[in-house]
Amino acid sequence: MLAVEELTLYLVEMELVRPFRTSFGATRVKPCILVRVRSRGEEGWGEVVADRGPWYSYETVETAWHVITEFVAPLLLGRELDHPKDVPEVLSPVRGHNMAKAGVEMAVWDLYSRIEELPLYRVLGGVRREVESGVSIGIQKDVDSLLKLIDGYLSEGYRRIKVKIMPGWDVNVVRRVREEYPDVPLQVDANGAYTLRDAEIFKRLDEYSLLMIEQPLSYDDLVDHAALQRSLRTPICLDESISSYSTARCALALGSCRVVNIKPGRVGGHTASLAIHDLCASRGVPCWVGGMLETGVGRAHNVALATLPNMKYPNDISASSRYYERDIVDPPFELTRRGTIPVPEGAGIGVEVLTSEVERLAKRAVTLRA
Ligand code: SMG
Ligand code: MG
Repeated sequence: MLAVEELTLYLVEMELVRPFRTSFGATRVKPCILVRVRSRGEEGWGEVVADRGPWYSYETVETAWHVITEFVAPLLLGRELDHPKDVPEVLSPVRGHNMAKAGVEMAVWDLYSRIEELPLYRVLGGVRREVESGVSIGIQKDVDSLLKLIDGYLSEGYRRIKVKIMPGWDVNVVRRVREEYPDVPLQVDANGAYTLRDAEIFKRLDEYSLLMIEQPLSYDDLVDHAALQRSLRTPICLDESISSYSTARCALALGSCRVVNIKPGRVGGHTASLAIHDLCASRGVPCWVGGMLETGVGRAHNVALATLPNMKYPNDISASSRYYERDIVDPPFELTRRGTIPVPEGAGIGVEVLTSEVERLAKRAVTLRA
């Protein structure tokens, strides 16, 4: 049994080593909310992956701050829990806002694992000591710049390249990348920038042996994705459209995708991620873990989740240095020459959160008690 006695939120902003441009805009400074929960002299950390504005998702750091302080924390604080898997039920009076809930839920998983003195990945049922690392590359000013970046990342050892696409930066870009790198594991991510009227573009992308096409159509669509998937050999992978376990069920029932990108920070946390993972495994649908430019806290949670058996592709989990000059965890995440990230073996997320650095970076903080 455990009960969260204290919950602290930090609104943190971290400058990226290079801007990250997608079909919906560019990020130079990544805000996030770090969540710390305490019980029985132990602490646990989680991260809310929402951005400054409602672009990737309707949630923002400010909606998450509001929902956690006003609604989530009062439901959770002081409540007796047998296991972190109880958290979603406790928070169920709050509809949606899965990013806000996830930051808190994952902090409870870390806390529980530290109390049990076990690494989080083992508590989750993970089976790997290292996870495969891919890199996601934003839209560049021209293809030569993109090719140069790809060259650098491949020589660092990354096992797969993901290229962001949008109308005007798609087939020609993929053609040039394939000419240069005929065999590299390659996928594209549109972040919902197309409609079924663009079927011709996807027919052409279908010719380049892509591992998958991620979120080609609208962020909340399942029906048009099913139609598009029927017309393509390349698997469609859904990201934004899978906002919960329930939407994952619908996507599989409709045949909207053949691969699922799981981001625990998007779907409500580890409990929902495990349920989606197990459902996909039972249907023969492979998964992998996506990324939201997380700090070392969110990254540690993603690494732990990526150790599950049905994570079958390289993940959007790159080294800390690919995002930030200085991470807020010690040690920072590093890439092996094999293009993997070793899984920390310490209790909980297995890395130390540099609290004084978090406090230095925090624009705002609040502590709530039972
Ligand atoms: O964390 O390496 C990462 C970023 C991976 O491309 C990435 N994430 O749609 O999958 C995605 C995007 C969402 C974040 S855009 C700010
Ligand atoms: Mg994506």
